[in-house]
Amino acid sequence: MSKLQGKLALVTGASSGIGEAIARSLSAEGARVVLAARRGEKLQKLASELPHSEVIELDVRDAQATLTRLAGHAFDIVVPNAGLARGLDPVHKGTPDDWSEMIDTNIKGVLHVLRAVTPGMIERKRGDIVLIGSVAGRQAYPGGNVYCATKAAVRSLYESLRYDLHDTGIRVSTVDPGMVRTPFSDVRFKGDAERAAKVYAGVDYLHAEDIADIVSFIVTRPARVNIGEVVVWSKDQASAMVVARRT
Ligand code: NDP
Ligand code: 8X3
Repeated sequence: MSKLQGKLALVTGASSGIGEAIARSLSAEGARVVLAARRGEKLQKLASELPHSEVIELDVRDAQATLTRLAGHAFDIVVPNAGLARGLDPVHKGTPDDWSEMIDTNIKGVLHVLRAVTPGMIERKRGDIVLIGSVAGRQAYPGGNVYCATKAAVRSLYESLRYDLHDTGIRVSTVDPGMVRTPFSDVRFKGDAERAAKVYAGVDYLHAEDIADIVSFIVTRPARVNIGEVVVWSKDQASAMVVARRT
C-alpha cells in the first residue's frame, strides 16, 4: 500500500537513529523524502536506498542556510527531528558550550525549520508537522537540566503551534519517546561507548522503528483526524529514571 504516494516529506536528522527510521518508513508508504542533516555522506547512502529521495546537507542551527536550502520545496510532511543531548552533569558543573549546542539545535533549529516550511504549507492549506519531543520534556531527571529544558520547550512550542496553525488546515503533533537505542547516548557522552551502553543495559529499550511506525500512523490518518501528543515508553520504564533492568 502507498498511502503517502505523491507526498513530499522533510526529515531533519535523517542521517542516524530515529530520523533515519522515519525517513525509511515514510518512503515505504510512498512519500518522496528530503533527507537533511550535516553528514552528507550518510544521507547519500540512505538516499541510494530510498526511491525519489533528495539530500540536503544542512546545519539547522544556521537560520539563513535553513531558510535558503529548504526554499522551493512544497512539503506535505515535516518532521524536525534533528536534536541531541550533551553531557549529564548538574548545572554547577555544566559546560556552557554544551548548553548552547543543545539550545541552538533542539529549540532554535526546530524554529528555523518551521519558519522555512510553514508559509508554504499555510498557502497550500494543508500539511503535517510532527515534532519529536521526549519524555525528558515532561519530567526532568538528575543532570538532564538543559536537555530536559529544550524538550520542555518543544512541548510548549507544540502547544503554541496548535494555536498558530489551527485555522490553516495544518495538523500538528508531537511524539515524545522514552528510551530508544540509537547513537543518542554516544553523542551525549561524546564517544564514551562504554558509558553509553550502560544506559540501555538489561532494558528492553525502544527501537527507532517503533517511533517511525507511530509517525507514519499519525500522518496517514484521515484529513479530519489530528493525533496530538503521543508518549511512548519502553515497557521497562515507569519514568525517565525508574527503569527495570534484567542483568
Ligand atoms: P541520533 O544521534 O541517532 O540522531 C540525531 C540526528 O540529529 C542525527 O541525524 C544528526 O545528524 C542530527 N543533528 C544533530 N545536530 C544537527 C544539526 N545541528 N543540524 C542538522 N542535523 C543535526 O539520535 P536520535 O535519533 O536518538 O535522536 C533524534 C531525536 O530524537 C532528537 O531530537 C532526540 O532528542 C530525540 N529523542 C531521542 C530519544 C532516544 O532515547 N534516543 C528519546 C526521545 C527523544 P548529523 O550529525 O549528521 O547532523
Ligand atoms: C531521550 C530520552 O530519557 O534519555 O530524550 O532523556 S532520555
